[in-house]
Amino acid sequence: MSNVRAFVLGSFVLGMSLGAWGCAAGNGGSGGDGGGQEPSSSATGGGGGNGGAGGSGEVAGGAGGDGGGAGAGGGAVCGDGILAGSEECDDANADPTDRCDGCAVKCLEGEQKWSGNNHCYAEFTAQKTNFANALQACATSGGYMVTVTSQAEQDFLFGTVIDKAILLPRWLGLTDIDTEGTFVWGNGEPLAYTHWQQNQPDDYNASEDCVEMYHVTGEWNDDNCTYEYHYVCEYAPPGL
Ligand SMILES: [Ca+2]
Ligand SMILES: [Ca+2]
Ligand SMILES: [Ca+2]
Ligand SMILES: [Ca+2]
Repeated sequence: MSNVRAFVLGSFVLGMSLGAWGCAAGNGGSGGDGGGQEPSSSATGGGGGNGGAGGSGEVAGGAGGDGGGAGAGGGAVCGDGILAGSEECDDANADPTDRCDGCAVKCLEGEQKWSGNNHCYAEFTAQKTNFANALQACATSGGYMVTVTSQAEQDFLFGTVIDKAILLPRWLGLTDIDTEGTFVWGNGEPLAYTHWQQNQPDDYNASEDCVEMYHVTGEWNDDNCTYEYHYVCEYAPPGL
């Protein structure tokens, strides 16, 4: 009986925190259209459009750039808010510390960049925490609990980000707490890929709604949301 009560309480606490989930996933506005598409080798750029007044909730929205003036050849103007050419990101140079600086993605210290999407990943192992607290911590730091939507991202996360010497599972941003058996990523990405351990998810004792990655195999398991593990946050730099 006490287990059931603990589960209901855990669900309630988690439900409270899920409200913040939506905030974490909001991307800033996209950049405005360029006024003139430059010929690839032209020396005279078009009168560029205004940069997007973008920015996520955590980052001050960048005022739009004034648009490209006489652009150099090649078609890409760094700082115009338009992703082009070899730019990894272009956030109109709003803020050099927001992981996009000089049209290159620069992850913060302790984070790892994945070339598959130019996102930054950081795992937090200083202390153990339950799913709801991990969720909140990722949102507070301007990201979201890690989402794994391809084999390549799974391989990067398990192979590069996770310190396998730290013997504890890592929470993923995946839960079926709203509808039993229907797992959803916290930032709204479709469940395009899964990496379940054999015979998982099993909702053991009808008390498992939060998904972890095993530190040994990298496989996934649904587990009790109140258990305390480590976690990984994912950050999408502005201007991607
Ligand atoms: Ca640009
Ligand atoms: Ca992801
Ligand atoms: Ca479940
Ligand atoms: Ca399970």
